[in-house]
Amino acid sequence: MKTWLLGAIAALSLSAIAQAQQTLAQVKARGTLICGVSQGFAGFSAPDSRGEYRGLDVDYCRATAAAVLGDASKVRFVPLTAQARFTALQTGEIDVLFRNSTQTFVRATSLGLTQGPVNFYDGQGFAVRRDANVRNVAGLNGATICVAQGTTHELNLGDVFRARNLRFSPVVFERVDTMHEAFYAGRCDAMTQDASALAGALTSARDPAAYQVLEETISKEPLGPFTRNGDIQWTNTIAWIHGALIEAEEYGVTQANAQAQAAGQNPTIQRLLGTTGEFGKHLGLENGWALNAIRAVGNYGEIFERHVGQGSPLKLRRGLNGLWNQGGLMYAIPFR
Ligand SMILES: N[C@@H](CCC(=O)N[C@@H](CS)C(=O)NCC(=O)O)C(=O)O
Repeated sequence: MKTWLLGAIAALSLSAIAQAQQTLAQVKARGTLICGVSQGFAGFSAPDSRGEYRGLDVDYCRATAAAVLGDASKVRFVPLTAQARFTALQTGEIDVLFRNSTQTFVRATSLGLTQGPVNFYDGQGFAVRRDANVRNVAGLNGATICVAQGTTHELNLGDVFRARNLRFSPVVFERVDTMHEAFYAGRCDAMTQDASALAGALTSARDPAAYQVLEETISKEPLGPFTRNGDIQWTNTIAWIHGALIEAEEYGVTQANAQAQAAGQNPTIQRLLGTTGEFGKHLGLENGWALNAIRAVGNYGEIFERHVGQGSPLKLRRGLNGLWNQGGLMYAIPFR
């Protein structure tokens, strides 16, 4: 190949890499984080009655704004369908995707995107009418099932039902709100989504008591953030924010006591909250980045309880989302 052409290609790829690496700098220069979220999924990201976004994913966006910009309110939320979400990140429309997105091999290797840490371990479940007397997935043999387009659920459904010799007729929807309406109107015998999404959806059903979510799930749905490939600084930032929220829970650092704990004597907490060490500098942030995030939204356990836990309308148990030393999978890499 001609040398000038090789040079041009090298320059082009270098500029693509430079572009990809700039998210942290761009967010700081803009003064606002642009966060991709779902269009309306109670417990994870949905506007409340005053139009304010609320939920577990939303709190991750706010924690990021607090850590990076020192102000949890400096976020613009971009609601995205399942189908549009990855393109929005690839084209630079959003800085980070926090949208109940399952991490998979194919998504990790073919989208030009990087999967962050899992912030919610989920599984694909089914909602049915209580009076249908369906107890488990086998009871759905021959059923009509409502499913959303562009999701892992479409694929899992085919695989699992085929492997178990169960028949089903899918009814596929682009929008999740129309899917819910169709299910409530009786157009399908079951509706399938992440189990957390089903719990969230049923909170807004006209008669929630008429439905149940089956205990059985058919897949692993590790949900977490996505960033663009080649932007290791930004990807690290997103990963360590999650780490800080988990570590804070483990060490009893809460939204209410974080400021006082920063002045305390525990060396691990001092490093986490920036009282000692240069743990912000290594990320390109202020040393108090984790303190800012925790003061804004609390630790992981507080976020979980507020939006999806036993005291919330979703009433989910911690289960796999508990800390590692309490039977769950949430385990922070040491701040050391
Ligand atoms: N975790 C699955 C499903 C994610 C998903 O988009 N779920 C739909 C419903 S099945 C949803 O949350 N929709 C909410 C919305 O579009 O606002 C995936 O990553 O493919």
